[in-house]
Amino acid sequence: MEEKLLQIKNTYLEKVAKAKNLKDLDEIFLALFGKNGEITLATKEFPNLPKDQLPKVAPLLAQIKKELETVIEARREGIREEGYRLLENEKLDLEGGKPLDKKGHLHVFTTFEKEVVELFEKLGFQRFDAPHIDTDEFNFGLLNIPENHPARDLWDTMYIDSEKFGIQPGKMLLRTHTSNSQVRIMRENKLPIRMMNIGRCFRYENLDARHEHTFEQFEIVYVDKNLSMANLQYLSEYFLRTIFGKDIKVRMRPKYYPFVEPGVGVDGECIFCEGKGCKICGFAGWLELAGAGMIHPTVLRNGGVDPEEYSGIAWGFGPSRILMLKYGIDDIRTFLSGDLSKLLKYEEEKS
Ligand code: FA5
Repeated sequence: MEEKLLQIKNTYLEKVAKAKNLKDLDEIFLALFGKNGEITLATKEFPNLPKDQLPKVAPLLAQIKKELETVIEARREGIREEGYRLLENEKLDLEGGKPLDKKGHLHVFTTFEKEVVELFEKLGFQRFDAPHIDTDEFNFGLLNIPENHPARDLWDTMYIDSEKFGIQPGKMLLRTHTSNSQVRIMRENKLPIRMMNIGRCFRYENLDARHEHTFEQFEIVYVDKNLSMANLQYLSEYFLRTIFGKDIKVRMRPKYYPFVEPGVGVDGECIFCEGKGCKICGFAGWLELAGAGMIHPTVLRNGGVDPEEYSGIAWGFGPSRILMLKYGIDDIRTFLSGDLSKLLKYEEEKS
């Protein structure tokens, strides 16, 4: 037994000396004095020892136990002191580092928004804002998308736990599009109407190179007598030509939106594959830039406008998709990433 105790002592003295941190010491302590620790188990063997051994072994064990405890505590103190010393020597260099040779600048969304608003103000459009947190009535119902209509599935919607606020569940949401402004614009303004709404939208999206959960839309609502798809085509060509110059191929194709009739999708040719099809455009060769169309008679009526007398044009462009094509940004998630190496790059290309 004596020999065994001396062996435990020597093994653990060595381990303590090699311990690098407080965690190592805690483990050593447990291995010695824990429930199944070597010293604990050795103590439990005492009743089985021959009686003449006990007077020798018991004091030896007490002495070894004390010695090991003392050594562990001393090493603990040593490790703590080493830590303090390291901290003392570690200086926070508040003056060092190369000064940034770049000045801050507005985010490309903000610059784009300013340009677009100025462009459309010249055409007599005025700005209108609609809530980001809205009712399903303005986001869907009044846009000719009744409750339980499958068209609601076109928008992956983030609903708000409205019950908490005493509002029937499923009635409040984060707006999925700036079209939540359409009926408000018609109700709150005198005819004829030229209004625009640019701002954030939110969707429970499957994220990829061209889909974000939080993104901008630029909506116009133009209501007057005798408007037609020709006015829509002219306005969108004017808009895209001003933004891109002449070098962008654009196409319009039929697309279903319950709040317009007829409805179209406006696509820009994918500059990354030059129309051949790639991962960024979903192998379509085109990137969808907008949804648009003639405002549906039901929606005009919901806005208090007589569809027999007036017609309306509406569109919702996606600025981030436009900016992807304009500056060759191959992933929409770059815009809100805060990755300055990329954001500064396209800001430079822009200037
Ligand atoms: C709409 O949201 C309709 N409100 C557009 C509209 C307005 C149609 C007025 C008719 C009349 P859509 O879901 O297709 O449609 O989105 C319109 C545009 O927003 C897309 O073409 C795209 O440019 C942009 N967009 C849509 N979802 C995302 C997304 N997850 N990330 C980035 N941009 C998006």
